[in-house]
Amino acid sequence: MVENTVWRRRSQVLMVMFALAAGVLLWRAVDLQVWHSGFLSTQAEARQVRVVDIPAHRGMIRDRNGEPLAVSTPVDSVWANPARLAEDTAAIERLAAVTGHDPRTLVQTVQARRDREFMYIRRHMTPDEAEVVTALDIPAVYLQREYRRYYPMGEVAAHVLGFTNIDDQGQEGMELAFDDWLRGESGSKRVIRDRLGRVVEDLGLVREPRPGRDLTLSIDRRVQYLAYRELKAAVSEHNARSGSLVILDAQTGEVLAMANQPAFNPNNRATLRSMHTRNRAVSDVFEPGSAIKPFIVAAAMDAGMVDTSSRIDTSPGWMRVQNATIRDLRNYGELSLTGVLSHSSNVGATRVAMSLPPETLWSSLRGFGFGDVTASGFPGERSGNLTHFDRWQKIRQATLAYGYGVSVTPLQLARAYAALASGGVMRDVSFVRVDAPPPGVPVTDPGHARALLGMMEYVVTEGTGTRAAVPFYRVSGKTGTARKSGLGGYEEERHVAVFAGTAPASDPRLVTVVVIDEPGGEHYAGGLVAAPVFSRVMSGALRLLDITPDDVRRDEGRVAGTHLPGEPG
Ligand code: 59J
Repeated sequence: MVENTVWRRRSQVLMVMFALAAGVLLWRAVDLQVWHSGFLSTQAEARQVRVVDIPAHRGMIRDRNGEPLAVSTPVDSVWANPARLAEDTAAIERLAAVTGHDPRTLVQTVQARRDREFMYIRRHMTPDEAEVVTALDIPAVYLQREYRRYYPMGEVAAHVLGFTNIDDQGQEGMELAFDDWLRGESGSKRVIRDRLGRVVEDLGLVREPRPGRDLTLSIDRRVQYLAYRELKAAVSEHNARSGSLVILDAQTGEVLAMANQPAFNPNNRATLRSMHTRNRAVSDVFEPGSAIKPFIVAAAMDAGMVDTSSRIDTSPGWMRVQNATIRDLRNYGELSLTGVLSHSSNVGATRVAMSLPPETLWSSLRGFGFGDVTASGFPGERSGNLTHFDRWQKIRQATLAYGYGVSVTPLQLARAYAALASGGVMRDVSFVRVDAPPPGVPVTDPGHARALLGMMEYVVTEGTGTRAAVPFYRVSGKTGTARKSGLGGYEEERHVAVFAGTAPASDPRLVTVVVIDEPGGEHYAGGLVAAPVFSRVMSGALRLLDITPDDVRRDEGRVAGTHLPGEPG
């Protein structure tokens, strides 16, 4: 019995000890959490484990030959913990001196943020500049490794490439269209920071950053430079409001060059303004005017309403449709189809169009992509407009014949000409290099497409497009001069000057469309303002791409100072 008493006594003592211990622990826990939370949290904060981001390197954008067009270079962004830095005014002033800030302003800014733990001091410094900051060894000031996008061609390829924002996210163009492909995936690592927030221990990777992938465009940077230079010169020479130029590979639908004016320098974010950064070649629509006429002829040939022997009576140089009058520059009398194109007769084109059932004409134009996006995937691409035929009145079908009441982007027009250039096959437009030419969709009889190329060759040799000629190459194309429709109808003083064409006409390889918006000088016709640009750009591009000449006559067509292959130098 005695043992029991002893044992009971002992267990009572133990119980009391436990209770005391629990009480002390409980008191200590409450004490720390409530009365000394500052110390604990400070310690915790000071020794806190953090997971920090490791930005991924953004993929490079290259031209079709691998030339760099957009490159990510490493930069360091200086940041600080204002909660720590705010008291040290002298340090802030030293920091201001090496980060290009006014000292007083920086002191105020840091102190205004004393309740925060993070603020950028200066984004995207070069590693050398950032080294100077590190050398100051100011507590609570750190560097964050980031990447800055650099565009070696500057303005030249700006619209196609687009640009990224300061956080390396695509905003426009290919940078936006392929942002997921280019950006990769940022990684993360676990670190411990000391009291001053400096990383004292790197606990290692949480996730490896996955670098972005490179992107190879269809663009040829040499051709792009040529297109940019000649368009810029023409917009300036003719004091035009804006301009666009598109060069497609006729066989593959690849965009070899795309330039707009005004342009912008993507390396200088301060100058980014939407009127300059908009890629007009895909986002601005215009009434094509006579540049549409070849497709009217193709539709009528496909419908069997006309053929290469047809004669069209355009006398007396005007015609009435409903309560409108359609006019030519003068009375061209009876014309062949070639004559309708080479003289650019509105009356001739209207007579051809009116011979077709509305649905037939509409379907044919639709097949050439009018009123439809080109499926290029370019951000902000517009589809233009082609009113459905069951809403046409006679006058609508008539003005459609010479390019009014329909709207296109320069890219859409180029794609349609590429169909005529490639034997009547419509292909998607591609901004990335394609390795095998896509099959495409036949939209007009190959024989009719070839016949049209022949007719459009006369536009350049004898018609309104003589200034589009390219030495040593046969060229097929069409001029357009369209008055712009304003609030009070079509304006006499504002025009769009267009030249669209392809070369070499015997085996078309390149299609180029030049659109000059509101030429302000004495000339405004497509044949005078756009055709010369076409000639210079096409001539340079054909040589750059080493395309065999198909018009090596030895007569006056020669350009002085050039030699045919094999001739003495
Ligand atoms: C023209 C038009 C406006 C719309 C005429 C341009 C019409 C019309 C209503 C006179 C300038 C001008 C629907 S002529 O592109 O016919 O490229 O070398 O803008 O006719 O009825 O002072 N070819 N252009 N017409 N409208 N509406 C001719 C033609 C064309 C040219 C020029 C201009 C027009 C010499 C245009 C060329 O082929």
